[in-house]
Amino acid sequence: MKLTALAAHTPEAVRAALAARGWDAQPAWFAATGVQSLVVLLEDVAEPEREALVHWGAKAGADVLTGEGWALVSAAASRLAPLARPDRLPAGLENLAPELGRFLASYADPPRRWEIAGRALALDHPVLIGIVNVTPDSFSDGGRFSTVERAVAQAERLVAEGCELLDVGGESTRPGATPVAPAEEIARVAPVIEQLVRRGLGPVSVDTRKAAVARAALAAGAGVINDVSGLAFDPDLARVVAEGGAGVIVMHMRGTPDTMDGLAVYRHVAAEVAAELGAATARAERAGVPRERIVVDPGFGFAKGAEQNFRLLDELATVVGLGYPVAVGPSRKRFLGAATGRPVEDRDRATAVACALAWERGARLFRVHDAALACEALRVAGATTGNGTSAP
Ligand code: PMM
Repeated sequence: MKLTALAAHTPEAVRAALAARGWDAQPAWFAATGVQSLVVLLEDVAEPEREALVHWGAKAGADVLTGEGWALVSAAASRLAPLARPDRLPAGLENLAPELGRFLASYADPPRRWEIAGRALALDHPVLIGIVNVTPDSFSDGGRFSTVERAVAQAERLVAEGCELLDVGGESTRPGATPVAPAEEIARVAPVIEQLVRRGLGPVSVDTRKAAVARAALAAGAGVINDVSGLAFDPDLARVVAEGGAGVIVMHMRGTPDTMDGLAVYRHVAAEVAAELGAATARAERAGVPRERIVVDPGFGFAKGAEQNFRLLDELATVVGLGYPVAVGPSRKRFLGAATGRPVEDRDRATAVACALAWERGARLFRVHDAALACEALRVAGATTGNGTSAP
């Protein structure tokens, strides 16, 4: 007998082994995703539910680790699947089906498109979002592109280097940055957005926390609102997104840029960030934003210390498990400096590596200052693993 250890971090190796033995593409893919091992953490578990889970685990051959109020279930996707089907659900586990069903569906068939105002972006390849900051005090490139002409020139460069979305920001989110009044922020971003759209450089997103700025940006032709506060700063913003038919990036942070560093306390950063992002997307959907228009972002550097950012990057699949496309913005951030010892102006290589690692863990969109290096890294990462998109 001959033994070969197959790579288990994606379904690809099992699919290839079955295809090599004559299986058709579709059954090979379904079988490969079915045998993939998944681990889900269940919380707010009542005592009878816990007992039912342990009983089911013993019968189904799944590992169930539990404590008071929680259970950690590890099993092949095909073993977990019956728990998501109301007709096959063991008694006592009725509360589990809807959430588990949603997770398994997005695991088997991740979102392939992102609907934004007037169009859709395909997510079957890494999508670069180029940063166009029109702030006098942004931490890495503040002041350099503060006029419309310079912002347009920067946007042209980013598009030439492979960016498919341009993110225009008029307010720095650095701790200690001076707050910007909505009228001033609009005066900074609206003329730039208008020019970018007029020159066919779009689609354009606006990096703002404010409903008034979002409204003006949409009127100027923006298709996406990128809110670093996760729709928590301005209660009217979600409605503006819904009414404008815009796409939205819901980013995770706690507090405000001035208070966030003191709020970087987590027992398990990835699980907590995912839960808080889940609450933010629920806010968006309650305000009428369709699921297909929402992208989530773990918010590297926002209310997270260096070590927490790296944990979050490694465990990004937990955020991907929410079922929305995931964007990341590690570009030039302090945690990359902590690992490399490089100053802010020399972190584009580290950024490119972080983007490639994030793609491998399921991120689809990458917000960067320098697109050329990130694009190259993501070409290699994208060619190595389709991350589920090789589904027939
Ligand atoms: N980071 C910054 C600003 N906006 N938006 C998203 N979606 N994700 C981020 O990580 C993010 C963001 C801060 O960086 P900058 O001042 O260099 O733009």
